[in-house]
Amino acid sequence: MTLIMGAVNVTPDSFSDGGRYVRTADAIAHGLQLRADGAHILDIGGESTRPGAERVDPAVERERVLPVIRELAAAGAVISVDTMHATTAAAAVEAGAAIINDVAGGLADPDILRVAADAGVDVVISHWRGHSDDMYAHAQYDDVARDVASELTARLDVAVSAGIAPERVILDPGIGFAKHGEQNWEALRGLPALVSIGPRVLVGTSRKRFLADLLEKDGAGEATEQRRDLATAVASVLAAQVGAWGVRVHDVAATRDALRVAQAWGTV
Ligand code: PMM
Repeated sequence: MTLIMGAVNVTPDSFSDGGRYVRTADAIAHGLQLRADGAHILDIGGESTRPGAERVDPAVERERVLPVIRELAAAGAVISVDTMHATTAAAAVEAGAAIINDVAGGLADPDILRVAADAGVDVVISHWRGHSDDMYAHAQYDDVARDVASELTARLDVAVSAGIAPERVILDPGIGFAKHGEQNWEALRGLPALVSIGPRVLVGTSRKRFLADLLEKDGAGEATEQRRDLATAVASVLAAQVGAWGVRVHDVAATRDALRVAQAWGTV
């Protein structure tokens, strides 16, 4: 069964739900709602990674995420912390996080791998080539699927050398990170190859620009949040069908329902 990771962005400027849950109480309530909707994991982040986003001081990031993590972990939720900072990752584990979700795959702050190794927690290693302010400068590939797989294999080796048990690693193709529209589709077509590397695979397409671009083609009108959520649910089912261990989404209920259909059909 594919797991659903529900995103809780405690940020004023996130790509898709920025500003909505910046207050601690709102973020906690939202996390509880996502859990009731069927999320198996709640992914708590305090720094937006949207294209062009400002970097956040790790101390500010910790102020945003720690109270939310504490409360949701105490309520029994499985928590992942969406951070590139080793100090935030360490504090989050202390507060109850079971997974470190580093969209930079240990490249922004290499200490994060040591933190994950010492804590013995799961770690998501995403494909990443640079911070949001200049990531598109790095969007050059010979073959997107092959390059993503080989760069993630190299990061997996680094993680294991840092003392992380291979079974603790989760690989993520980093959809939307240093990838232009079509390159994201190429990365998604490469999922079977990524799955065959060995570790569990997580996929995050939720509400991303490449989906909106597709939906808006041929004058089909604005890709509203609702339309993006429907497209996300379909993409998540397709990821599940090729062996993704988990999908990271904002609208958990839509993806839960879509996965239920695929499960009843017997395709996932
Ligand atoms: N995408 C975003 C944030 N965190 N984490 C993982 N592992 N994979 C992703 O694709 C991913 C992520 C950006 O999404 P948001 O800011 O719209 O929530």
